Amino acid sequence: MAFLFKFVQTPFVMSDSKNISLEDRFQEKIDNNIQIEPKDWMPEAYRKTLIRQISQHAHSEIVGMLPEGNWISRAPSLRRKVGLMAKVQDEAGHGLYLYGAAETLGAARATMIDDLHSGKAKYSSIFNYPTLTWADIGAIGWLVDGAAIMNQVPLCSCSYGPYARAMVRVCKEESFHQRQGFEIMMSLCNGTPEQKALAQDALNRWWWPSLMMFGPNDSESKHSAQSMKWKIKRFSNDELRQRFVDMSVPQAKILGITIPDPEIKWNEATKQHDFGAIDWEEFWNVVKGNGPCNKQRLKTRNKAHDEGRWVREAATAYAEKRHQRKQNQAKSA
Ligand code: FAQ
Repeated sequence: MAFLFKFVQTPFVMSDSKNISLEDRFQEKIDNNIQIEPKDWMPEAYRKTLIRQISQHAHSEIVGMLPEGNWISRAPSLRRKVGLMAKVQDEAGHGLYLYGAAETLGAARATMIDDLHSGKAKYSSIFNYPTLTWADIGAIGWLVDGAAIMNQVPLCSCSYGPYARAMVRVCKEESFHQRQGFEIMMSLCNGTPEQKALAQDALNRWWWPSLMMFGPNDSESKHSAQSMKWKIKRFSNDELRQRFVDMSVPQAKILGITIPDPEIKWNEATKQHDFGAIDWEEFWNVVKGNGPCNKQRLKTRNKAHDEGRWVREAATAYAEKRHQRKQNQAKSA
């Protein structure tokens, strides 16, 4: 995408003043696009911000498997089933890279997972909506993955090395997800009137929650200013949301379905689309745990975690046994 920035790993001469603080030196590196690595000095607040964002992102990928997982057994053809299974598995992989990236900052995986399961940690609001019909799988790929890519391509150039590198692979996979979703929508829109109506209904239900994925308006976004100064975020919530609207309008036209916002129209002066007001009351209600599926999502995650305990215990015991065997072999050699 055209808006990628480059972080450099070439030698960089720091300012030579002996009085410069660690904090100023850190900011100087950021300003000069030098990527921060796990063993580099970093302000505690930078570390905490990254752990917050990366762990929330990881949780979103894992909880994000549930709405689509709901349709694997009911996909309309073998081809669709294979594609959907691959997508849902990719999301699990994204969660794992991201938990790994958060661990490089000193976060313990067990704590992050406990925080998700107890309801303390946040994850993306979008995954608290139900998938009522097969068309929802198309709409999620097209809109939710489309919004995810819009937000995550700039993260490939974020200042923290492990997060930026994880995002490169994630974005490649998300592009495939977006295309498979759009293709599902295309098939439905070119199908019977009933199929097209399903696609329209899915767009009606997923449009506004997709816009909410980008987070509160810039004026309400408490973390944006600092995160942009640290080049964790490269664009504001509103900038990315606007890009998403501008990208989606022509795509909806190609599909022949209507975005459920009578106020959407091209603004010749700003060269972008104006759009209607987002229902922020609904957004905060979902973020606070009161969306249509919050309780169900956490219940399902907790159940899966409990039922998978024996697998984790067996894997740990096996790793210990192998380690012990290697040590015994080394002693007797
Ligand atoms: N939902 O000050 P800001 C995906 C919270 S992955 C819930 O603007 P920030 C792949 C925010 O955490 C989707 N909470 O915060 C996929 C903060 O609360 P805190 C996830 C939200 O961090 C596709 C408070 O509001 N993507 O879709 C939301 O600067 C299909 C104030 O907000 C990422 O996580 C929300 N939508 O900006 C998987 C990308 N928005 O922590 C399966 C990385 C905001 O103070 C199927 N994250 N909040 O308690 C980011 O880019 C940023 O964290 C933002 C929020 C832009 C999400």
